[in-house]
Amino acid sequence: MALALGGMAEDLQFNLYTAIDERSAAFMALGISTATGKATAVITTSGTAVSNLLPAAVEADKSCVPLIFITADRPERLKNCGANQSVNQEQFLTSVCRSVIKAPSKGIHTLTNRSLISLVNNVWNEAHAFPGPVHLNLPIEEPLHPSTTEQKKAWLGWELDSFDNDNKPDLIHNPLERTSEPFQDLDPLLFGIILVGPWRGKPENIGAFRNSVKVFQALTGWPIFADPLSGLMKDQPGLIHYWELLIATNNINSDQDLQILRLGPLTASRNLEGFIKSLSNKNHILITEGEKRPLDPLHMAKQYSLGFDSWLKVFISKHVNLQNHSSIKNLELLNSLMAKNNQIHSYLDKKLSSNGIINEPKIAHNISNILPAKMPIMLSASSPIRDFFTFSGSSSFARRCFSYRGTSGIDGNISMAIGLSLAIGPLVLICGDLSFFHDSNAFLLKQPRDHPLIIFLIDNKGGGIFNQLNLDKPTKGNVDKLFIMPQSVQLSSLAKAYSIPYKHLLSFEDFSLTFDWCMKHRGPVLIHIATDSRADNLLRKNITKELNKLII
Ligand SMILES: Cc1ncc(C[n+]2csc(CCOP(=O)(O)OP(=O)(O)O)c2C)c(N)n1
Repeated sequence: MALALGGMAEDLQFNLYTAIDERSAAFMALGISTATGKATAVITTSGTAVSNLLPAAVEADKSCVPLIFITADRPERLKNCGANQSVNQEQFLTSVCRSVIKAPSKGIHTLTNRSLISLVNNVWNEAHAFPGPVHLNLPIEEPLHPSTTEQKKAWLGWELDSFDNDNKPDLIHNPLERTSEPFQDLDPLLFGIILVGPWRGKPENIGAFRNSVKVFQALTGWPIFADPLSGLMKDQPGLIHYWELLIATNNINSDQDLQILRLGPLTASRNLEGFIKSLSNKNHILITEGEKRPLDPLHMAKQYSLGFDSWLKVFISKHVNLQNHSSIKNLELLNSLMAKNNQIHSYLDKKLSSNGIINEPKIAHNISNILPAKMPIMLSASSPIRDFFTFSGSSSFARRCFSYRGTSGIDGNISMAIGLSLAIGPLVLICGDLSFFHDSNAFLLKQPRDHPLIIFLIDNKGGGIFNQLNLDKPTKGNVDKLFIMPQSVQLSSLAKAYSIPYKHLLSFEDFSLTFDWCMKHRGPVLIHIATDSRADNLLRKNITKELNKLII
């Protein structure tokens, strides 16, 4: 299989990357497919190689990214008998794949030409129908290594018809839990909030989605609380950028009749969850872009799964006489939220000014002013993504933002960023130190060489997020050892080992110059930013306290 792929890649039939670590390779593929919306195939040998695909498969499943895992297997006669590198790998990815397709257990040579072609089409369609991962397991009979003469013969003319027995492949669909309720109306003349979560639809549908959000927002005058991964852009009217801080400071009126229109999954915010829970659930709709699995952890919403576009068409047909901004009351409420939003922005501009000591909220608030317009950002799970939706303001919507939209893992972040960067060009990854160390194997992957991949490593000596949980001190056991887990890796030496340009950034004033230095490089560049997690946690609390007094 490797020889066939190598030959076809030389004929430029596709891009071929090789990797020694299957786990990183699968995350890199996830990055490429997230950027392109098209499945990337990850091809491995049999045995534990297949089990290394699971973490990326889990994320691809939840975030609806098409991926195809093609794994070589041993034929039936060598299974369950102690043969080397022979395991029950056909079951490893079953629980997270849209479908598992098993070639005949005696070996793929028992398929006919026709069956092989339909197998390929099937795999592609399965990965894209409801986008997600698909596993194709291929038992291969020996001899595994064709002679030079056989190889030449194969390249001269592919004689698929010599495969003459027709043993059909076995396709197992994963039954998905399905939820979709009929259209439910909302009252556009009363107030409501539009919550837009991470985008999980197909890339080709995002333009229509953005349009529909604009139409609905104009008709109702409702404010929008959007996730940085929502795909909405800066020109979207009604965006309340600092919704997280407005909720944290009790500045949203949780009137029991407030209507909620949720588009996509819920942003992972405890404040937001608490706010929604405080409302009655009678006017709460969740609309997904074809995702029929239940997506409401609060069990409050009625889920309509046929997409916002389709819901909006029915809505408009039921409110034919509705004009833009028909409700003066809604407009007043929106304007009052906008005014508070602007107050927060001015306060943060001063509090987190772009000079002096670097801290985590400051990075989130100011990074967009340093990066060129439209340069995409990937944020690792944990504090980087949380700080971004709390402090970044409008800049989240000025460029494409990526992160894990499904499972908030701290694994595979660098690999995914490499995949994104190979597909879309220069990219900034803002990454926590544990997430970075978890995936430092990613530097063994093929690196983007035409442009920089800039990694801002926020080194707060372990999992800073655990300092933000404000847990009571344990009566027994050590928090550092149990949760925070500071590591003692010499970052400059690690960078040197992989020949990665490295700089330690000490003050905010040096940010722009350092960024310009990064842009001169090709491939990964590592910028080490040391922060103080406990001090930053106090700062976050202090900001909420001060805003509580400030906003009226
Ligand atoms: C694969 C995986 N293992 C463990 C966790 C649990 N976890 C969540 S956040 C976190 C700490 C992350 O630390 P870091 O990347 O340094 O970011 P920080 O919290 O400092 O912002 C851990 C271990 C997880 N989400 N995913």
